[in-house]
Order: sequence, then C-alpha cells, then structure tokens
Amino acid sequence: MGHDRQLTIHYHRDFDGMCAGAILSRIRQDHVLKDGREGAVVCQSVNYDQRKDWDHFCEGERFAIVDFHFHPRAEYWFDHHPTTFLTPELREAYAPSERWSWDENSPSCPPLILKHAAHYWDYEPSERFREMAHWSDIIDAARFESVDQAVFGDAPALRIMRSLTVAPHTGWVDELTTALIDNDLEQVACREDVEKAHQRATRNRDKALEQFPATVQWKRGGVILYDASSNKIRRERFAVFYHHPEVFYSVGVIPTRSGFHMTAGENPWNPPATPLHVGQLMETYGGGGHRAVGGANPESLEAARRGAAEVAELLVEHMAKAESASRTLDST
Ligand SMILES: [Mn+2]
Repeated sequence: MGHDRQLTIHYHRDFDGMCAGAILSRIRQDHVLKDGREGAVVCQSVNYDQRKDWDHFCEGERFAIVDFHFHPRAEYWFDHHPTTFLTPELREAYAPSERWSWDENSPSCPPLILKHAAHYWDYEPSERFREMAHWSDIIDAARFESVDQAVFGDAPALRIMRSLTVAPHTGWVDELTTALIDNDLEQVACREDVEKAHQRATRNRDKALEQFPATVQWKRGGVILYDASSNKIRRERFAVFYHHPEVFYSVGVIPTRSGFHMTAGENPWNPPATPLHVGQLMETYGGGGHRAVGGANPESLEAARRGAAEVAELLVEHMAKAESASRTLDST
C-alpha cells in the first residue's frame, strides 16, 4: 500500500506551526517507525496560496497537515483555527479520529497534538515539547504578560519568533523546524543563523518603534487610529500599545503582499470592560476575526483608510455608550 513512501508534514509557517510540525514528526518517528510501516518524515511549510487548488493538494502523496486547513486526504491532521474548513462539505468530512483532531479552544496547535498523542498513542511528552507548547500558547494567542515582554522579550522562543520576521530564504523555516525535531528551543535559538537574523530583526523593531508616532492619525475616547501603509516604514505589531498603553482599542492600515489590510484589536494589556466583537464588525468590510481582533482587505488603499476610520469612530461611540451605561448603573 505504499507505506514505505515518505510522509510530508505540512505546517503553517509561524512559531506554533513549526513546533507542531516538529512534535508530530518526532512522535511519528518514535511510535510508528516501530511497526515498520513508516518511511521518512519530512517537514515542509504550507502557505495560503496553496488553498487555491485545495482539492488537488499533494495528490498521490502521503501527507499530514498541522496548524492549517483541514484536508480529507491528510493522513494526520491537527488544527485549532475556527476557520479551518474551507467549505461546508469539508466540515462534513471531518470527524475526530486517531489521526485527526480539531480543537478551536486550544490557544495554539502543539498542546492539542500532545494531548492527542497521550490519549491515542500513549505518548509521554518530553520537557522540551512541553516548553514548546507553553510558548506556542503565549505567542499564538498573544498572551504575553506585558507589552514589554511582547516587544523586548528575550526568551529563546521569543528570539526565534522575532527572527522569523527576517527569514534569509524561503527554505529557512523548514531548516529550523527540522532542527526542533531533535533540539530544544534554547539550542535552536543559539544557532548562528538564528542569532544573526534576530539581531537584524531587533534593529527593525527599534526602527519601527521610532517611526510609529508619525503614523498616528488621532487618539480619542480610548481609541487610536494609525496609518502605517507607507512602504518606507518598518512595522512592529505591538508598537501601538508600547507607545499608548492607556488605549482600549487600536485601528490601523497596514500593507500586505496583496494590497492593504485594515486591522483592529483590543489592547491585550488594557482590555475594554464591555468589549465589542471586532471580528463581526470587520465582516461588514468583507473581513472577519475573533472578538478581540479582526481585519479586512478592502480593494484599495483609499477604501482601507475609509474603513479603518469608520471602525475607529464606531469603537469611540461604543466606548462612550459603555461608559455612560456604567455611570447610570453606579448612580442607581
Ligand atoms: Mn499558526
């Protein structure tokens, strides 16, 4: 049945996806090689462009997918994204099994693989895999203890995360993921190429922090609006909350490879007392997201700017209403 053929583990190219790929790779090698059915296991990142021809994804090959969309031909599949099913038919095709698991309540992918492996394959995770799961939850769900940790954190996981923003070539994440199969985060973070990339990334971060204030359009009622669409500036995801820790919401415009993106989110370190569902708000603009963070990709820069400004105004209104409601409650 061709079981001697190579199994390719396709993983989402971000920190938790890489850890998920490495962990599944190690588990398969440890626990399935024993029964002699498994050939080599290789980790290869997958990207959003590959969704276009999803039906024919890796046709005729043996593959697994982690931290990315469900595929019915995947030999193993693990994900935590609520948006994992590309069609209702694909949703129908999924049922939890010994080889597939989906848990949209998991903050990241590695913990759900470890849980699954303990349950089905009697797998006892090593300390280094527990460490990867721990940091994956923090990084993927933006559960940093402070904005300082998010921006300046120096733990090995955070150094790797930051180095990914300046990957020297496309195959690099595969190299790091392969290294994580047999090494801990500290060992991978101390690789010369990771250290070099990390130094470059921190210089970019410092520049981004410096350039952020000039992008601010206005700040009012606990909401800040910025326009970081210029291709002449560096961007840092949490620069807005580093400079403006007192705001409840940020709304901005940023460039992407395929146009402009409007993004809105709660301040994770100063969340609003009565939050609005930001993802639902973004559905009006053809986008989506979670309660705390969402985005959309309007057709033009102008539309993105207009949309962002509208969303920001709506959030100001919401905050004002929420505040007057709580004042009314206080006085009764
Ligand atoms: Mn991911």
